[in-house]
Amino acid sequence: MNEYRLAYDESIAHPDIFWGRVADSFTWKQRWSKVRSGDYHQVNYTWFDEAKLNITENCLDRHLLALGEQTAYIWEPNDPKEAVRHISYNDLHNMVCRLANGLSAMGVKKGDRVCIYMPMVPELAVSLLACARIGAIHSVVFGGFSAQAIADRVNDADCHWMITADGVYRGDKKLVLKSIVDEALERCPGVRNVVVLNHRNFDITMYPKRDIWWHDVIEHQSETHDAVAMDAEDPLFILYTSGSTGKPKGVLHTTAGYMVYAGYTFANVFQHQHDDIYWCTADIGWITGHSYMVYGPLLCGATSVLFEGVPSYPDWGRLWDVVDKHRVTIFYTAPTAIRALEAQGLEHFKGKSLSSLRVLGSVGEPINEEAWNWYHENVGHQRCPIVDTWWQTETGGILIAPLAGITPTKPSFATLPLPGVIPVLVDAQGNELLEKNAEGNLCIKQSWPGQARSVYGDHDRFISTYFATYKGLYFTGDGCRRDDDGYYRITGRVDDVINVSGHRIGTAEVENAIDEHENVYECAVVGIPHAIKGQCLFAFVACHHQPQNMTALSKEIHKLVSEKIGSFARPDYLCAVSGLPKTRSGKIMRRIIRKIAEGEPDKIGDITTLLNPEVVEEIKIKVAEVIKAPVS
Ligand code: 7RM
Repeated sequence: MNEYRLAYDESIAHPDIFWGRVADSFTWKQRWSKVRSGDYHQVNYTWFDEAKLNITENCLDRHLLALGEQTAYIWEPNDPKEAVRHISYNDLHNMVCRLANGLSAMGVKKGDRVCIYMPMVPELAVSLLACARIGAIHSVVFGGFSAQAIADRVNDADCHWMITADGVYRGDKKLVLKSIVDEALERCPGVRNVVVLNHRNFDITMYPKRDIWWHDVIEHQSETHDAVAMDAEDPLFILYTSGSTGKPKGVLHTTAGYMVYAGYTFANVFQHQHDDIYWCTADIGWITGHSYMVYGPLLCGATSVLFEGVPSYPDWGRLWDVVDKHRVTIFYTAPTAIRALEAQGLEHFKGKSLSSLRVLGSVGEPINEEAWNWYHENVGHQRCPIVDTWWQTETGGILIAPLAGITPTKPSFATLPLPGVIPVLVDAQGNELLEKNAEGNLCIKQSWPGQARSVYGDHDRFISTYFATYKGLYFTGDGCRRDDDGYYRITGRVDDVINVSGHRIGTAEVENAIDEHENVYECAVVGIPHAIKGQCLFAFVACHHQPQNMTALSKEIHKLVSEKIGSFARPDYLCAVSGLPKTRSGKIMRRIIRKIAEGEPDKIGDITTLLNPEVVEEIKIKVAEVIKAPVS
């Protein structure tokens, strides 16, 4: 712990020395002239100016001499009876070089955007790395998104290339990814070629000229490739994330700072050792997968389990089977998975040893005390430290978390900031709360290397979303409590972002989808607590004609949300009302409907200033009916 304090103090007093030393442990084609430049007022911060590098040389090439035959990925298929694949660092290097050469031969160049829509297979990691190798910017779209959502993202980033696969089984669900891509690309005239991995031999349509099999792209390609020299601030990837307003933002990360931060935080938070077997259950389609399934672990020469399946297939003991089978030492998952397992009783632990486990991690949403204790007892057998890691797509890597086995933990606290990170709590007026014991909105005072640099194509939106609320501070959108020990406990979003099973969902996006229904003239979506998912969506609709059949309406709305976003964004509750409470300026008062939906109608406060206070009584009655008998 003393070492942490010293490192933290140095990182704040002498950030250039601190981060320069961390960066020294990586491989550079040219050194930086300056560690940090710019600030939060102009939102022009940069890291490692003038340095040149390629992140994949750091992930792959520099390990080959010592670790070439070490396994980089253990691929665990959806079906436990199917063969496991072991991909060594040599194999991974060869696969990345061949695809990099293949993509180059197709005409993909530095700075081009490539959209990736793939199942959890080693080739997904290979795709990211092959893009990074040639300097193309990858934009991964999670495999649960709909055709419309893919199209929106492809067009926003002006991607000319796509990489996908025929499809996948997740549990007993068959997903034909290629046909979803085909539908999406009807709306994307800019896409020239689609590389298609034949993963499951599904019967799909290959459009001549546009579609090319992965195996044809890499055929005859060399197993070596001269990695393109990237500038420190050249874009590495775009990853779309939901905010409180409008369409999803293409969060932009650049090369050197992201690399240094992903590698540093992976090594330190998990206290990774060379003989560890690391397993993060996140999909590579989210930021956790980017930073802690691909870049962080590979930068550290780790061996990772890459799991194609789901926790419930073929039964709820699957995760523990995988832990025992591969002797997993570090296990990193989301509270929603922990609560879902907890709800299944203890039966699924029968016959499972879990003795290989050394460190447990949690990410994506606040972990409640009960789930924390259950995880600690039943999975960690009270012997494994839990690292509750708080961070965001925008932060690139973990900002607040214990260092495994070093920082004393407290259930539901993400504990202390990592070196280089200065959290501050502010009140609604933007005053910094200086006393230790405080609660407010969480901001960060100074840039760290892994911080996002922009929103793709819209720097003004980047500034207005994160740097305009509190001058000179990065605003996270989260509420937070700090205790007498200076420990941080994240309490959840303070904006209109809802975290359902660790998936970030913007209410505006769901409302836009529901508004497409011909009978809906107005709607509002709020998040309410859910025992397993953390939060779930509660939708209010005001209709032109009184809906005759709520089950039918609910089905139609589910279909719309699945089409526009993905089925994970479907509301759990639907309530038809004659109108929504509004301010005199016409703004929907979500706070009021949220309180009612949360089952606290007495806590809505003063409603006399509303334009239409009369709707509130009706909403209370309708909500009570819906909660008793949810139609969805
Ligand atoms: C990594 C990730 C970010 C939002 C963030 C929080 C919530 C994430 C924790 C957490 C409490 C945690 N990126 N969040 N981790 N809340 N404790 N350990 O999830 O961009 O998809 O979401 O998730 O609200 O702002 S994300």
